[in-house]
Amino acid sequence: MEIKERINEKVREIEAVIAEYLPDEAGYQRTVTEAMNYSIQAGGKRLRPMLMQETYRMLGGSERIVEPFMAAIEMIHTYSLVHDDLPAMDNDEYRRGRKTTHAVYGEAMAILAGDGLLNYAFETAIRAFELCTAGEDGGASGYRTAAAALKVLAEKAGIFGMIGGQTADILAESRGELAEEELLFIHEHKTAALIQASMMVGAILAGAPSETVQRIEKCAYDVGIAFQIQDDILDVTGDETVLGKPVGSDAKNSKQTYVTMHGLERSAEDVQRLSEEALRILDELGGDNEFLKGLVTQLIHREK
Ligand code: GRG
Repeated sequence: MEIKERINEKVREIEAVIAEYLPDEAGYQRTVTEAMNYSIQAGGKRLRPMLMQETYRMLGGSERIVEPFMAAIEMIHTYSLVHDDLPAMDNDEYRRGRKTTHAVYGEAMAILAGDGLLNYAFETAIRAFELCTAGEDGGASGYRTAAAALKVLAEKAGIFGMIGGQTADILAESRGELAEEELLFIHEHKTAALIQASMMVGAILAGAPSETVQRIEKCAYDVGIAFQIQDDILDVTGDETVLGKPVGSDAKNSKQTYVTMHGLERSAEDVQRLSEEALRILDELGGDNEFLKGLVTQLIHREK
């Protein structure tokens, strides 16, 4: 089967896993849970849970313990998009081909839906411990790896990870200038940190030794930076109907990006270089890495 078809098949499998962990829409909190489910079910590439599951598999994992973490990372990612789209941040009306959460549910409910998704992500990831209690997934060693995975998930999403990156981004935007070093800080934290969390959680849950987890962290850094540069490229060269969101938003907001700093040609070369470096690390780690390598290669050539 072609890699694109295999990716689509995996997206369907991942969506079934996520659906198992979504909150019920009932009671006085019904509107917030509807808004949470609206945002997460809007589609999207499901890249982060896919990277997590495939890193887990590549390093020998074969249990269900990874599933609550897969749902959790997509909840964290979705909350970040819901909040990023708010009037106080990017004020975007379309995302993933449909109206943004605040455009449908209003600003207050979108703030709560984002908060709800972030908190529910941890409520969900913590359910991995129930699997250990039930005697699946390695008992005591399952507890240890789940606790270590939670630590990485929390750190990479927080002030030393994604929130830190978004903070630097917002401050730079209001200043209207940006040094190259700062741009890299923003990309590393705002974008690469969640990709690192995805792959590192997969590795940790598979019981990989710390040197391997560190190599995965570097690999995911390369993937994350390449992914962000490609995102900047698509904002210039992409097709609105394929992307599901407006193009040219960086130029409209006079936003400095990798592309405005280095031009399209150098940006494309850097995406290629970083991706090759990531593939080299995957080769070095061995295991059944064929799908993961296909996925990384596909990301370079993606159109959305
Ligand atoms: C609000 C704390 C906070 C953080 C926001 C993720 C983010 C940080 C902002 C969204 C805007 C942006 C361009 C982020 C960079 C990462 C990125 C390219 C996100 C989009 O991820 P995709 O392409 O989205 O995987 P889908 O919709 O496919 O899941």
